[in-house]
Amino acid sequence: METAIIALGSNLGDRLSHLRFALAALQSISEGPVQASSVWESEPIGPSEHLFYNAAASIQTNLSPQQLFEACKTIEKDAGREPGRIRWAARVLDLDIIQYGDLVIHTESLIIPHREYQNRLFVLLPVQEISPGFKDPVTETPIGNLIRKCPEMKIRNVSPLAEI
Ligand code: PH2
Ligand code: MG
Ligand code: MG
Repeated sequence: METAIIALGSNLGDRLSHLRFALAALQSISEGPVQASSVWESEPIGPSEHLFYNAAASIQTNLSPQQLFEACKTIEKDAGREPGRIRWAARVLDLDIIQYGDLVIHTESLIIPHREYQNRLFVLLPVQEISPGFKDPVTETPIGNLIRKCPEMKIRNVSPLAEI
C-alpha cells in the first residue's frame, strides 16, 4: 500500500461542490481515511481568467501509478470536465498526482512528481497542511524550503474543506 498525494483544482462553476465531489470520489478509491487540506483561492497561472479553488488530499492506495492516474481522469470526467484540447483552459476539476510513495516516474503519459509543482504555491501550501514532513522525492528538499523558494502569487486560505 502506498500513500499518494493529489492536488485538486477547480475554476469553473460551483468550485466548492467540485472539490467536495472529488474528495468523496477519492475516499471511495482509498484504502484508508482521506486527509484533506483547506481550500485555497488562488489567482490563475496561465491564460484562464477565473480564480481557482485549490486543495490537496492524501489517499492510501493499492492502485499502480498508472491506474491511479486513470482513476483521477475518470473522476474529472464524472465531475463534468470536458476533454478540451486547449492547455490550461478553465476546468471544472483537475486532479494531479503530486506524490506516489517515494516513486519518481517519467513515462509518456505520467510524470511524478508533477513537473511544475515546485513553482506553484497553490500546490505547496495545501500539501504542507496534510503532509508537513513532505520532501521532494528527487532532491529531498523539505516542503518548507520549497515554499520559501517558490515564486509569490496571490493566494488566500478559504477554510478547511471538511468544514465548508
Ligand atoms: N492549474 C493549472 C494552470 N493554472 N492556476 C491556479 N491558481 N490553480 C490551478 O490549479 C491551476 C492554475 C493547470 O492545471
Ligand atoms: Mg493541473
Ligand atoms: Mg491535470
